[in-house]
Amino acid sequence: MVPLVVFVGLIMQKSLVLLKPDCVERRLVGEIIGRFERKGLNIIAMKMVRVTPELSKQHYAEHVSKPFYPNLEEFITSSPIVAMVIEGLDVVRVIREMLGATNGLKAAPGTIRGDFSSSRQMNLVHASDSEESAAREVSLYFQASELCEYTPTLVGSFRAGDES
Ligand code: 3AN
Repeated sequence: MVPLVVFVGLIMQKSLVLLKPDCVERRLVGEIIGRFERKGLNIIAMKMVRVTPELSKQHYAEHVSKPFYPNLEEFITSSPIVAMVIEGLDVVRVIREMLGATNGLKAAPGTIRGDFSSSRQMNLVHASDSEESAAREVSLYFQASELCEYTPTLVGSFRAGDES
């Protein structure tokens, strides 16, 4: 019997990634960016930002009414962050899996939070949890003109040509 091979194409996506105040203060920015680079993902925008209370409320709109929100706002506005847009195949899922569970104490070893965080709040990195969230969040931090999309010439070293 001939096996039925169903090829499901992966979608090129963008994700908003924030290296939070704890990441900047602990000097882990290079380490974390290095992980995304070594994975072969495309960083297409990056800048340092001081999150204002207004931006925090927009970013965490789903959490604003929750009891923990004031602490969350105090933390995210406490020091600069590094905001990035990262592009890649299925990148929303890929980056969430690289980060690990929200609480660093529960995140698997080998993930970013599993290796570097022991906290739910100070979990180093935010990444969009869906394509819809990514579109909304990217537009909070970046103008369309700030996204520098490009095709790396070394792309053949990261995956085969038919893997898309
Ligand atoms: P993730 O960063 O994994 O997407 P979210 O969006 O659920 O996690 O939560 C964002 C932030 O909100 C967390 N990093 C944490 O600081 C805070 N947070 C989420 N859930 C709780 C909770 N139940 N109690 C306290 N803080 C929370």
